[in-house]
Amino acid sequence: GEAVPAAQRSSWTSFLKSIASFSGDLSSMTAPPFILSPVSLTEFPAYWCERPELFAAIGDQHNPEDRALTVLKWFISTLKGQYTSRNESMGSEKKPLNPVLGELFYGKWPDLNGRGQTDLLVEQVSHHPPITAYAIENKSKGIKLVGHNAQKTSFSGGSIIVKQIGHAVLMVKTPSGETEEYVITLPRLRIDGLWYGSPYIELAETSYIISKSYVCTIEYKGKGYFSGKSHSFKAVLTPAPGVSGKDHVIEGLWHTTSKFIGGPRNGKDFHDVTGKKEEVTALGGESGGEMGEFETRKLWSLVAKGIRDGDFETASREKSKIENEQRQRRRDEAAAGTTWQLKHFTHINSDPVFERLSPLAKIVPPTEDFYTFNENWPPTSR
Ligand code: 0T9
Repeated sequence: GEAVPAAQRSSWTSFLKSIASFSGDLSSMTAPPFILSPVSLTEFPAYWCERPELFAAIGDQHNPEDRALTVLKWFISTLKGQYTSRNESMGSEKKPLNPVLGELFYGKWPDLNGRGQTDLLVEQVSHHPPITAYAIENKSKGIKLVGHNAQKTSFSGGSIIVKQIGHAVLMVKTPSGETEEYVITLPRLRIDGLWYGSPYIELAETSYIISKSYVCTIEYKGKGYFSGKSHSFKAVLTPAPGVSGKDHVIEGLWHTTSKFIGGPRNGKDFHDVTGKKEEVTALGGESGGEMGEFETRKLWSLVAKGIRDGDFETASREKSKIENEQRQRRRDEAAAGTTWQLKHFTHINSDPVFERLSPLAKIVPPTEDFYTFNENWPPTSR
């Protein structure tokens, strides 16, 4: 295809062959230069908040039904950034930089028009397999999102199938002072367009948003299914057993607009992400606002510059330096009988919030591990 530079065609073909015959950790495979992105996966959690006012609005609702609808609207509004933004900014889906253990990313969205400041913190909590943990908090609105994600990949019918592992928990302080919790699961991805060297993501199957009052089931389809169009979804929001309230049904395209197609608001507009988004402001996490050696934009700066400038020799030399340095660290730890200490998160084998809420959507298995967020952040000075 035209998307693959002539000089990289054979390396693209052999890359595809190796994906097809291999299932496991794709992020560690070496890919041809044209498909490399200069951005690390530790920056991806910022997609959860590129419309900070929608996140903030969750804290302004006065009853469980309006909150559940506002949570759903925020969630759907994040999908365009999460799954189509590399196509918009770089022409296709690209292979992100594979974070090192302990890699960090700090950022914020400033307070504007009374929405409050939202803080972002990301830490790579595992390298093999890659697992990224994050916390996003709007303190003044009483909203906090904590989650982690990993992927299991396989190859089928010419596409990469990505099962997302991990979940997020959204905590919302209600006007009565209670903390309302939502478990958020993640959709499955199919990466198509590989043969032509212009990969793009389609979402598939089902994800859930579950609180003790409402269960939301979101179904995803691509071209040729319920609306016939790419990036279609249908969401059904139902009161939990024993909770009085009405069902809401919403249908549309997650990268543009959707409408209520059933329930008390039938016919009304639901979400619209055709307008502008707001990128995160990256911050240095060290005292004085400096960026430390493990902060993603500093750690990868020379690799990223090489990729951006088309200087792949520098990119690959600098990438090898980082990888060798990591291998040496692991050897030193093994020799000293120590292990890497996480900075902001603690791993637990079973998340009590997931155990309590997942049965409402009959999720199997009903338990999942989690990385709990140590509350000592952000520093009060910020
Ligand atoms: C969490 C998101 C995730 C991360 C990425 C599969 C993928 C790594 C994980 C799931 C975010 O909230 C949402 C969006 C995109 C996902 C990435 C897309 C992608 O291709 C990569 C994988 C590891 C590859 O790089 C595959 C090889 C590549 C040549 C295809 C473009």
